[in-house]
Amino acid sequence: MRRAVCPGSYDPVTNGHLDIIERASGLFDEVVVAVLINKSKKGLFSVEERLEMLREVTAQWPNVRIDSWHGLLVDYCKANEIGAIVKGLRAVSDFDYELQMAQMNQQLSGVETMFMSTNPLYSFLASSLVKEVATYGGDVSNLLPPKIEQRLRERIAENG
Ligand code: COD
Repeated sequence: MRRAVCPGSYDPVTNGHLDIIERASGLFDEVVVAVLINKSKKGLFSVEERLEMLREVTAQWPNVRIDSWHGLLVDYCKANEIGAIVKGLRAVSDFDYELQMAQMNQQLSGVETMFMSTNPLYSFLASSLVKEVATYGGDVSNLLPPKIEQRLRERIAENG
């Protein structure tokens, strides 16, 4: 079975993430969307909330599965027999760091990284920017699935 992972923070999942996940699901038998837990980085949403949101918005793709992991991505790949990491590349600014990670992961374990060019509709899109714009009342409705936008608005309101 050809299996790939789309790793990320997904805090929260955006249309940019979903575009990559959908395209990857057409290329592999199974795609695992893995929320990588970074204990030093406090998210707006808990890991459980991010997993729940991801399950909701990827339910239409039967070969997509959601999971979480704390530790090195290559160890997750090894434990789950995953041969490829799929990443979206938004701009040249993404490339330097992504290339460095891809080469490190390849050197550590032999796992390959595949880069997909972002859909130009989403090339400026990042979870961090969406949170900032939404916090100050900007319209993010075309950047997130409606259910995720609603959860984001609720969380921002709860946080005051
Ligand atoms: N269009 C296309 N793709 C996008 C978009 C967009 N608008 N936005 C995000 N993406 C893709 C990118 O490929 C991105 O890498 C991925 O989605 C996830 O994005 P985020 O912002 O949710 O997640 P990041 O960038 O915080 O995730 C970083 C990782 C968690 C993947 C990374 O830090 C990691 O692999 N950590 C595990 C620990 C580890 O193994 N470290 C050693 C690395 S060598």
